[in-house]
Amino acid sequence: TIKLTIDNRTAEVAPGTNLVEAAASVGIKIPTLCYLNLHELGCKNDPGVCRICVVEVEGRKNLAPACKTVCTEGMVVRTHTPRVINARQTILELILSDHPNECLTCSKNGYCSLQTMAKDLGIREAKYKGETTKPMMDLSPSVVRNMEKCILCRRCETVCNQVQTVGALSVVGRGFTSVLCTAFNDPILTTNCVNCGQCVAVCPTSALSENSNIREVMQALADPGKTVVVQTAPAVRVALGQDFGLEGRSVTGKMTTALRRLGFDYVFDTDFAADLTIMEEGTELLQRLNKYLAGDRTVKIPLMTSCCPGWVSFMEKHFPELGENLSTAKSPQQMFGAIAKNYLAPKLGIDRRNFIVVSVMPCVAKKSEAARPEFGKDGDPDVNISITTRELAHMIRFANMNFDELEESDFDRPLGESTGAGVIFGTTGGVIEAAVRTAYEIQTKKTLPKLDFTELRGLAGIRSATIDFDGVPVKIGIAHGLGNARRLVEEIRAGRSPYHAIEIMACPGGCINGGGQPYHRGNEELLKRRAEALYAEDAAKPLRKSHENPDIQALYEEFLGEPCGPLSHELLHTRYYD
Ligand code: HC0
Ligand code: SF4
Repeated sequence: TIKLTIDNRTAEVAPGTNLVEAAASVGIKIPTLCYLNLHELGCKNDPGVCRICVVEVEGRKNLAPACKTVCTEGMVVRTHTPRVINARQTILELILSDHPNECLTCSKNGYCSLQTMAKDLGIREAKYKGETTKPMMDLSPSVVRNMEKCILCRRCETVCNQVQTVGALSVVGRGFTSVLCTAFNDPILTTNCVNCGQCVAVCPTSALSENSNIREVMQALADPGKTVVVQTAPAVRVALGQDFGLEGRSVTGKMTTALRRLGFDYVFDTDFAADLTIMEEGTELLQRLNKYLAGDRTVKIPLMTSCCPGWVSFMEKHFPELGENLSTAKSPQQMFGAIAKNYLAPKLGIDRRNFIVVSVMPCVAKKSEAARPEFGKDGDPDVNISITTRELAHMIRFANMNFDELEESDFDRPLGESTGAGVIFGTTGGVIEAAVRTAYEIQTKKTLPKLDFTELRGLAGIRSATIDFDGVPVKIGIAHGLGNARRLVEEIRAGRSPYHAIEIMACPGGCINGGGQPYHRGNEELLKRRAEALYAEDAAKPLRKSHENPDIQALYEEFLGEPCGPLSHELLHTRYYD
């Protein structure tokens, strides 16, 4: 190891470590705007462009950018001398010189890293007045680009190109004319962007944000002619509390109370639909697997999950020829919408057009998914409006609630009852673990000896496990982050995929790190705590296998018939290729 001194503290680090990381290891947080390093999730942006992280290194004349300075033995570093602070202030003043001065009305007000840094560095005047980039709004149903607010940190470029391997965004031009844009500056809607929202998740300012649908939700809630129901995705409950001092903890019971106070007529759970997805997708998996094991080589194996819309879009745009490997099961969001509009609304005697389904998702791609024309009937969408966790937090603020003091309440039934299997959907590996719990018991007709498949958990970008289905080894693959997913898909294309079933989530870490979640700001521990909170909620549930959900069983008895039966095919399945 290498020993050095930072602000009179001794750090011991591995060779090659930079000063930002070394300082962090002894509890010193050197400010950065461009640098971002999610170690375990494999996301690193270190172009060294913002220069905010400059420090003094003894024996060197010039200040050194901490992110680009590798530790050496005996180095003596100071991170907050007057010279350092002065330099940081000047650098920030220069960055602000071509940034619009409109924090009060900015969509990122209160959440912007540039704003926080100006506060922390005590910037009191806009010293230099440069020209701001022309306002340029470009939007899709999921993402809004406003390049006027871009500080050219390149985080979005790195995440889109290197992590997701999509390559929709890139900096073009030099010096003052540099701008972050799509190829030929085409509207983002017409590019190969898959709406994953990872660029939004890492943007330090509001150059990239979600396309907000708060207004539509408020209007629906205020309309006495509408019955408004809400479904909440698995990963929302472990992130929503962040805005209210309950970071990294599950706030399920407070969330349901808050939703009722906002005026939703029924508060339901996407986790219910996750259980339903497992019934359909698990059955589909067994049908394909049994044919395959019987020697049928026309059946498409591996079966790939299709519940993540960023991933589905990636397949459609980059690997359309492998579309048949995707499960035909709709995502839980859309299964929920289909059941709400086709089963619950008629049961309650309400016309589907007066029955508004709102979803709260950790995701911006879900907005685009909900808008797909095939997911509705006669122009009425199954899911009318999809908002993110961040948007829900805003609505809770509008409604003058002390969120942390709310009493806890349960979801409404019947579409609010879920098992632990539905809960873990929200983190990478959870969908396939849930599927294995059910598929194993249906296939072998035996009770699983142990429910926690720890071999499927964790944050490694690609994971695999072989599960013994009573003498039949079933090979499972998992990838999260589209760059990792690409590797598994390329194996399939080359005809050498060893797997029978693959789970893919577009966002590194899965939905806990979705593009619509409260910002992680580079805090990987926070993301891990969200995942742990989901596993803890699963472990505490009385029922932990989707097929044991009594309301799912009742739904099949009363309405659907059997999994993958004719009505299921009509309402709960689709095709993502043609
Ligand atoms: Fe997810 Fe989902 S688990 S994609 O990550 O499958 O967004 O949380 O809602 O639909 O359930 C997101 C999260 C969901 C869906 C579920 C799946
Ligand atoms: Fe790239 Fe995802 Fe952002 Fe689209 S939403 S530009 S695919 S990071």
